[in-house]
Amino acid sequence: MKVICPGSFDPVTLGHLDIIERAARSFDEVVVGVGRNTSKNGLFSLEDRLSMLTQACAALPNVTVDPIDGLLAEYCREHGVGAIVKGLRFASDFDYELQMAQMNKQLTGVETILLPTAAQWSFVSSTLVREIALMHGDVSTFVPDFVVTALEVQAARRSP
Ligand code: COD
Repeated sequence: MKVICPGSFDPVTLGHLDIIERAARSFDEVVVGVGRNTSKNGLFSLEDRLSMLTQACAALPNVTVDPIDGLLAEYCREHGVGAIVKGLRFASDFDYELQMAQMNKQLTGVETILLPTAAQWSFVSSTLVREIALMHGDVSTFVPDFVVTALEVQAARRSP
């Protein structure tokens, strides 16, 4: 079955990559769908996020990276995607993901599979990584090395 791991990945973290790698072991084909969450302030451009994910997933032969322009449920219908795979960290993730899963099911019938986060990444989020990195903190244990470099560039640009 072909599945999609969607997200804004702003930037991709080791928590995201754990979910993508586990999906790649469980399903024939995995698309990493890069979208924009309209309720979050973005840091990296779509091109930057696509490029970072392509680099991060280069060693996974059944994983491809693709932008999501419109509705995720429509993308799944148009591209023959059988299920959406999401990561779950804590109770608030569950409430948010359950609502989206039910809405996506209602829109086009696509199923959602929720994978519990690996314990070591349960507290990691792109939002916290952005905040720490832009204040020149160390995020090197939460993201791949090339993402650390990209964050340092963004932090330097924003420094007075
Ligand atoms: N461990 C495990 N999983 C994690 C971790 C971690 N440390 N961090 C994040 N995750 C999971 C999240 O729970 C989520 O499932 C996924 O990884 C992506 O996370 P983010 O933060 O990069 O992405 P989101 O949640 O901002 O992405 C939201 C989407 C872009 C998927 C959503 O807005 C969407 O579907 N947009 C398309 C438009 C649409 O269809 N809207 C209607 C939705 S019903």
